[in-house]
Amino acid sequence: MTSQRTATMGEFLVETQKAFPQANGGLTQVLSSIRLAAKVVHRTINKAGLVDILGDAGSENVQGEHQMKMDIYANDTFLKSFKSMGEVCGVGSEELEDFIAFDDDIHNNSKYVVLMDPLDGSSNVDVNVSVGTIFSIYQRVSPLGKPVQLEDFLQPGNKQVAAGYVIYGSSTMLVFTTGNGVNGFTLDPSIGTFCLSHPLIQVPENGSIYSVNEGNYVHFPEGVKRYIKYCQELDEPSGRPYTSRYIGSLVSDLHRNLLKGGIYLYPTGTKSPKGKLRLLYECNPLAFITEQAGGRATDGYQRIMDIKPEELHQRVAYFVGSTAMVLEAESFIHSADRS
Ligand code: P6P
Repeated sequence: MTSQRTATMGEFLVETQKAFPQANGGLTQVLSSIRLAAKVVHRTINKAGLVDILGDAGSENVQGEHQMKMDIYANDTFLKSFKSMGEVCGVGSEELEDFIAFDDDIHNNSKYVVLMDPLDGSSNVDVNVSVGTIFSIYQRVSPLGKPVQLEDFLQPGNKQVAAGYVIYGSSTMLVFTTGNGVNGFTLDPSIGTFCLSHPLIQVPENGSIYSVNEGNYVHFPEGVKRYIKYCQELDEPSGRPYTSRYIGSLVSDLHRNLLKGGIYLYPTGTKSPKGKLRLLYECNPLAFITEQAGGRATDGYQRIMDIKPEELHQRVAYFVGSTAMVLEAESFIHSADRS
């Protein structure tokens, strides 16, 4: 890789793999298939207003949420990309009730599984708001040579070998980690190539942006209510009141907070007793990214990545972003519990 020009994601992957002599290129292949699928989804999303791919598909996903046509399109695009190369033995997706096993001799001998939210925030597509893909990659724990099993997907987030997201926004970016820092690549559509634009992203230790759906305030636990009021109080030395920014697209809110500092909160509440966001393919991958960038991700009490999953579409409360802000929110939750 020459220092004169920006590295492409392909060059970055080759260079990174060199640091792991024992690597056989499998993970590089998986990340390359994500890169390809992201370009295809990018192309279609950018034309969403022009082709009949907007709006409701008339079906519901396992969450009982209306599936947007783009949801299904993105899901199928990533599945095809994973199946077309032989390094992934199965996929769990927000859009599918059960995991998919690529049950053939080649894929049964593959060692990676992928969990994904193919198009998070998809209801925003038809109003032209940024959306994203979120992915999480593990090594299977079941024996090679046989079809992937549910246990391969129900691993705690601290076992992830890679994770990341694609944000389809004013530009399309692919941000991922393999456990050695977080790097962001911006798609240059004129040449169809992701170029390293954000090397070794570090989330600011503190920040002044909080992201929460304040319309749910009445449903929140007492400690969360107290924290939100704290964010809104006038206290100039501490930079409060903080700025409220909530896009309704987790990847977009998280990406902004990652770069500028901030906290994203999706607490439990009477509307969502276990929280809304899904542990396996939303919270864990973004927790891996955030921790690798120096931030923090918990459910208000424990590290997200230490939670042992019980089911594929398990929901959790989510507090993620600048470490000081997440710790501050937790302190309000814990003191309210005590009182
Ligand atoms: P609410 C989108 O459905 C999503 O999963 C996240 O992308 C987003 O942050 C959140 O839900 C929005 O949920 O309840 O505030 O509309």
